Amino acid sequence: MQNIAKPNEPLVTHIYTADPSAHVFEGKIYIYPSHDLNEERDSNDDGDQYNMKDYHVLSMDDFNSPCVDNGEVLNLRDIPWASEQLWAPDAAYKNNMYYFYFPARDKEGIFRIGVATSTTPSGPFKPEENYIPGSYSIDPAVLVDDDDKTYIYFGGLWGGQLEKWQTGAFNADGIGPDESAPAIGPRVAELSDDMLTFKETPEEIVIVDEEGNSLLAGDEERRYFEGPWVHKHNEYYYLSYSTGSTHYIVYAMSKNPKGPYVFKGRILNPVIGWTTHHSIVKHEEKWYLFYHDSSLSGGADNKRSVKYTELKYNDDGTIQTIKYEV
Ligand code: FUB
Repeated sequence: MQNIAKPNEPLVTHIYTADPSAHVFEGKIYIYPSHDLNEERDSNDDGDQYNMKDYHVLSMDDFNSPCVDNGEVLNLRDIPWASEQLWAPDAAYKNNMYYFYFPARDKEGIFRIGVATSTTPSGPFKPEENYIPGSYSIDPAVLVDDDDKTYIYFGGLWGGQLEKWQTGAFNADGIGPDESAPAIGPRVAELSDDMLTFKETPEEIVIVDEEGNSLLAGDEERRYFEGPWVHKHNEYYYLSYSTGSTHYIVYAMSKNPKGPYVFKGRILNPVIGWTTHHSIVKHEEKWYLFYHDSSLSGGADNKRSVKYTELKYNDDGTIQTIKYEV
């Protein structure tokens, strides 16, 4: 099924897609989304409505070309350690291999992060037997840096269970900090050279305001919620993410991949649907934001569609807020 990709329109309409992680591989644009099911589900704060069971990979030769669905590349039934909920994935290229990172609940219902491999960017991907040891929570995003060091960023509040990992171990009763305390940050770890394990224990990233004070848990318009993405532009690392309950895509900047990051502002205003999730990619000297909304399904939280639009920087390296157009 093919569709010419136009800005602010669903890349594909024959399936629902969400959580796009876009990359340029082999000169083409590859999008690694979640595959939302076309089913009715009641929404709750745990995200039980996001009941995905497989992944498809989308690709486009360029932004004037049809978007191709390369078909199913990984199915829940083939992942030995996973029980349900294939949420937002990402992919990376290194060692002449493509690595596909994805969260799912393990057999105990705890979100973990798995990895699967392929020799081609369009898959299919073969999953490892077990999840990445020491992994937890959701929404992996991988940055292969210019010096070839590779970082995995991850974590999500509420259904993503990050509140339950504040001590470094899983606490089923863990709740978020008081609203006047520092907010919980996303996690980062360097990946081992084989891309299959963490080289180190994940660290919490600190996001501060312009005065150097940590963003607070009650600062819901700025604090981290889920969906991290890190890209580089000039000498800066940009950490962008969803604020969840206030539905913005925002960003912070740092000269270090592990932060601390200084909060800068909004990239995207709230879209139709509860979740907002994005990635940022450069293609032929222009930058693009890939995002999703629920416009195609008439607003159903669990039936989202991936879209893209151009992203622009100001001369000082800050990002212009994008007007959301349906
Ligand atoms: O798609 C399921 C979850 O919803 C993702 O993991 C979150 O980022 C949110 O988009």
